[in-house]
Amino acid sequence: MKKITVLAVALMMSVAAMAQQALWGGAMTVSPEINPDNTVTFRLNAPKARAVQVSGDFANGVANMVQNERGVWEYTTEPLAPELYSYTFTMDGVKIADPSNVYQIRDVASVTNYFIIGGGQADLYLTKNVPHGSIHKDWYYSASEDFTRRLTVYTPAAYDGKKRFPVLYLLHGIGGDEEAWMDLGRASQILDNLIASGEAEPMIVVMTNGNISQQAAPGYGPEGYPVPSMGLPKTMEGSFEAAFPEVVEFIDSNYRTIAKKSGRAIAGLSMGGFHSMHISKEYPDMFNYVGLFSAALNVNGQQEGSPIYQNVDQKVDTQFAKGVKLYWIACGNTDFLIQNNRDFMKGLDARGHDYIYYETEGGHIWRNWRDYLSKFVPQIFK
Ligand code: FER
Repeated sequence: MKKITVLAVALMMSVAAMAQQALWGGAMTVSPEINPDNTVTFRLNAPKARAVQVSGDFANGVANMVQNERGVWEYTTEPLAPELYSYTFTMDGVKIADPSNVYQIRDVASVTNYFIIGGGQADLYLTKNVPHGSIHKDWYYSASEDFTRRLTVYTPAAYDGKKRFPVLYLLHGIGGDEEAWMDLGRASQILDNLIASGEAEPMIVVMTNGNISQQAAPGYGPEGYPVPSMGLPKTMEGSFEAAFPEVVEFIDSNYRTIAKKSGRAIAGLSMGGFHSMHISKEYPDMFNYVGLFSAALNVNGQQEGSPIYQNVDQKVDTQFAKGVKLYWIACGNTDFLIQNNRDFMKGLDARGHDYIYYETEGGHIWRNWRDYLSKFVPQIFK
């Protein structure tokens, strides 16, 4: 008996030692290394690999890495402008994460590594020594779907449960969920930094899950661990928009909000821009500020049958007649949705509605949406 105990303890200790070694042994190859001139060196220790590439939003998308005499594959970029960059490696035809870089983000069904080159606009994306807001993950009961649904709430540093704050409802795109604006959008960093510098008013930000058939982001719901999908049922078919007052009621009854139109904004990217347009016109007394970021307006995927998508022009006219303090539209000049946005603005022009248009370089990418959030937030609740 005693022998068995000693053996078992010895076995447990060696397993623990092995686990420790794996932890300690992992950090030998440095990648990515951000050099003083803002060039970036990627490394992959793979002596037996035959070909390794790095793919990312730099170096025209993909670059061949070169193997050094120690078997480590390397590539150094040109100096990079301040920005959050995503990348992956491809080793012998297989896409892999950089094993030396623990910083990863999921975007729909793929995972990429990331790093940030600070300075300029990208300083807004860094966690700095400023007062920080708090992040809450709440479940609200959706009467329309008869299940609970998860959402993310940012409360500003000044939130003390006594003072009331305005609320920005911030919606994601197709394939996203209540995590997207936090992870890829750097929403809490952007808000912390803009509030700390006095450029933005302290506000609550509510990041919903716009996939009404889904209770929570993949991995966080009772569905367990499904493969994340762009093709979820009941997106862009009106149910999420119709049920949006459920979210507003939940927030107004659980947070110290300014529970009226002057204290509410709604903005979203792509599908979330489409949702923001429809929700704000459907409930014209609810939001004083509207932000459409690369909005997926009048796209093929929208389900025409829903009453939400009927008489759109007339409802938008009513919304403007009732008053919108800011109607802000932003799009990249190579976004596949630019023409849809131009057509929508032509309609607003023809019917005499005031809005602000912000056009940038680039396409349907998070780099633009982080920028649009940073530009939109200082304009609301003033
Ligand atoms: C479509 C074009 C764009 C569509 C959806 C989108 C469902 C949304 C894209 C996004 O949210 O990123 O035809 O149909």
